[in-house]
Amino acid sequence: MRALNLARTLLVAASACLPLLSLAAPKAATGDFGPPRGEPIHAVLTSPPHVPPPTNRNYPAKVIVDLEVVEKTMQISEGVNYTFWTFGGSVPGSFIRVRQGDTVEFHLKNHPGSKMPHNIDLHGVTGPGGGAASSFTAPGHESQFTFKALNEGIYVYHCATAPVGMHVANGMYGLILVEPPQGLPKVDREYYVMQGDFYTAGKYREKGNQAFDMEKAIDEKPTYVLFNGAEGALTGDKAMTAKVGEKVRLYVGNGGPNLVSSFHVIGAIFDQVRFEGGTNVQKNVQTTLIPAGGAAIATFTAKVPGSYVLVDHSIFRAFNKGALAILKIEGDENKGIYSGKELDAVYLGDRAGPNLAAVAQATQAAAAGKLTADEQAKAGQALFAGTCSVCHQGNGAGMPGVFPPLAKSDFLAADVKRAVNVVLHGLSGKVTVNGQEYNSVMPPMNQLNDDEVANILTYVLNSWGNPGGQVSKEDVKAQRAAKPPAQNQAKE
Ligand code: HEC
Ligand SMILES: [Cu+2]
Repeated sequence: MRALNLARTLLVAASACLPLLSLAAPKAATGDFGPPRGEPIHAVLTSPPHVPPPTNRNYPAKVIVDLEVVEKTMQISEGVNYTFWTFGGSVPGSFIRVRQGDTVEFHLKNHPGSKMPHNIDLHGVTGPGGGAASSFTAPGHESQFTFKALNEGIYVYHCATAPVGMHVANGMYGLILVEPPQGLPKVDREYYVMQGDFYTAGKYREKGNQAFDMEKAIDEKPTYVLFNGAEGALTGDKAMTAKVGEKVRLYVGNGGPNLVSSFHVIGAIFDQVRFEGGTNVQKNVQTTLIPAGGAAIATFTAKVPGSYVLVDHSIFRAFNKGALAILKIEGDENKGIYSGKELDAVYLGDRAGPNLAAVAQATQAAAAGKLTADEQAKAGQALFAGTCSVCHQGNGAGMPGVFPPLAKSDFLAADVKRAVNVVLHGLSGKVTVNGQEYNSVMPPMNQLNDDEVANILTYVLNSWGNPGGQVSKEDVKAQRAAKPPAQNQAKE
């Protein structure tokens, strides 16, 4: 009798603890909480980086989701257009937020202007194809299916119409959050970020309209790796923001189609990560792996002001393919935690610059055949900051004995064609600039396209007391095709 009572007391104590426990690490109960109650609710959908408000519900409801597929041309990088296929007009698609146990009535519409049929596979659906089997939708049509959100978590959705890889590569993915019954712990800010890899016929940053390149996609050699579908989608005046002391929650997805993401925020440590979007929580995480077709929820507290850079830590993707976003934290310094000197502009380069509007303007003017030296110089300035200033310094002064000056450089003034060669093919061995000897190595900067080299050199020629002049992209093209002069010995 006594033993029984004790057991009962323990049982009651244990269940009293349960709500507390589940707040810290929500339990993965499969949630059929019975038929929907109350009036049907229309889900609030948001475009990235915004997240719909919490459902704030303690009962299962019928939730109606209206999502429209739109095929549209947008900028993938400054001056580079790409025809994306989208869920809701954005890449990634609209964020959907429901509660575990909700009955979701899904309406998929395909805009009459579309050229392709599309469907949707939601990883949060229990059923064949995650909804794909019931949602094949021709242009100008609508499909409807209903599912019960049984499992809580953060789930990827994507198009699964053949060729599946192509639909995904064109931006057809997004996230659906299935909140646990008690909701997620309160935070101050929530953001929606999703990585994707893109395959264009032209090279990285090659201007104009760029078509999808199936061969590159099959070879898994992306031209761009991006957060939220465009280079600069989350930098400059589009950066995400928070204040010191605020708790920030990031819903981070990876649409792929091919790459997995080593997701990292430079200068921050995640207090908690629900890795793989699952229920377990990992604490004190530097970099979390997000598989293609997977997602994670990462939270951290902003402690020190500054620009925090979200990257795929497979780092060439960040600095040479666009996988870079900024979270700007404002507030008072805390010298006890961090001493100062803000983020280094050179480290970020032009990839994080406010925007490259001048570069786009120059491209347009060039296409129209009326490009002035001034426009070229403006475009060149932004590019110089991201490419050359790391060695030659922002003011062109160089570093004594290490990097020769570009300011008032007699070497430059003597032969501009030679300077084009230096940028394209690099330079090594002894050179004398303004009476000073340098014997070092400049690597070839041949990742720059002809436009970019022309603009940078026009900027250099018209800055810091240099003689002025203009370098055209035709000049660069000719030098690129020509053999590097013997003096440029750096290996490409
Ligand atoms: C990684 C460091 C580095 C970067 C980046 C770099 N350079 Fe250089 N540059 C050098 C070094 C070192 C030399 C001298 C090489 C030698 O000693 O043979 C040099 C030489 C030159 C020269 C000839 C000497 C002079 O001062 O006139 C020019 C012109 C030049 N660089 C232009 C550029 C431009 C334009 C860019 C950007 C597109 C650039 N460099 C990027 C390191 C760099
Ligand atoms: Cu599709």
